[in-house]
Amino acid sequence: MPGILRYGGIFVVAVSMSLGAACSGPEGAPRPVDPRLDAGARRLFDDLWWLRGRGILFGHQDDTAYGVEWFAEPGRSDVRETAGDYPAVYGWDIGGLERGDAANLDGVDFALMRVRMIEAHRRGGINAVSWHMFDPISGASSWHDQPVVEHLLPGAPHHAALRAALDRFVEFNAALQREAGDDGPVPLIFRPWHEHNGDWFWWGRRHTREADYIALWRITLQYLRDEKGVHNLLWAWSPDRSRLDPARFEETYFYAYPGDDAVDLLGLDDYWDLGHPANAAGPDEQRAAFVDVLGKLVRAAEARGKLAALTEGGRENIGRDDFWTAVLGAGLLADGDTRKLSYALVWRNANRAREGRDHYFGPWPGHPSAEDFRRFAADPWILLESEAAALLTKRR
Ligand code: BMA
Repeated sequence: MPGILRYGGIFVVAVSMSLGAACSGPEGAPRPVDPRLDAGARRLFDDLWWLRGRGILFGHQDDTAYGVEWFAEPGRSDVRETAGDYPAVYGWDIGGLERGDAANLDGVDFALMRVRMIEAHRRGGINAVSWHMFDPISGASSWHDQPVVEHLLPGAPHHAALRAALDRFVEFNAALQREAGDDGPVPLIFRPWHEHNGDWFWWGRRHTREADYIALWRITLQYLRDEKGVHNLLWAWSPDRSRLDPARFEETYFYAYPGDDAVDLLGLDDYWDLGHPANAAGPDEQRAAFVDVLGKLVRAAEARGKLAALTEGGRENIGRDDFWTAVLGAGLLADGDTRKLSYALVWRNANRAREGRDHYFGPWPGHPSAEDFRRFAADPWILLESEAAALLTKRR
């Protein structure tokens, strides 16, 4: 699609197909946060811009690490076993890396995570990384409400602890790049400091001043990109839906926004509109709110030349057998705006035996919604891994 692209009200004529949407000229075309992105990440950036408005990538957290009924078995994936294809986006969480742990907070071995990331990349999948970082000062988990951020910023007494935590990522990432070998560097969608408008994480609202959160984001970016030379990251920012007011979207969504020069993708973590047990609204009202907020997200992103995605979401234990088409799909596919989301990622399928509970958000063959997931995935707009890879092959 050469031709006319619309960014923030400005029409830009793309120079040629091979340059792609993201390089269409100086008139306001989207630019990555990192002007020195390496080739693999630049290609991911351009691919996502090209795919925008052509389909929504389906993603799943920890998809190839474990499922409801299996753990760390090569080749397995609840999504693939349900619908015949891997998800197009793989979410991973590196919480625990900063402590030097061998496995993340949910028991995913970091060496294995790297292997799964590389395999996904080779198949044409996309890896997205979040970070439930333990408090670098006290060692407590992400979920606590003491003021921490102000003590981690440059000039504060514990700034070195933040740098040390980030250094662990630099090390992990460097090994990922080395191990990827001939396939080139593995690009990542990097989504640190998520759901900061909630009050459940130590970097969250109430125990963190707005300016301090912004400073935390920006120092993270500057440290990794400028000091450590990490150039394989697209930067994704993701407030939580339950703590924003769609009627005052601009004001509430952009609370503590780090800036257009520090964010590539505007995300939203939305469990709230998908049947969250604390949401008293009925299903129709929730569906309408979901469509409304996704549309606002996409339009806000468009106005800033940013990508948009449902960076996390789902309903714990799925809840209804037609969840995929009647709830998630009904929102994602509602109209021309919602359809411009780059991806929608559902949270993890906790392993029942290891965790001793049901805590799943993705499909799996034993669940009564499996048939409905196949219908959802069969929609041409919903892209699993091989469909996305095939589309992108056509682009090249
Ligand atoms: C939460 C839950 C937790 C998990 C955390 C990080 O939403 O799934 O069980 O430890 O995400 O993955």
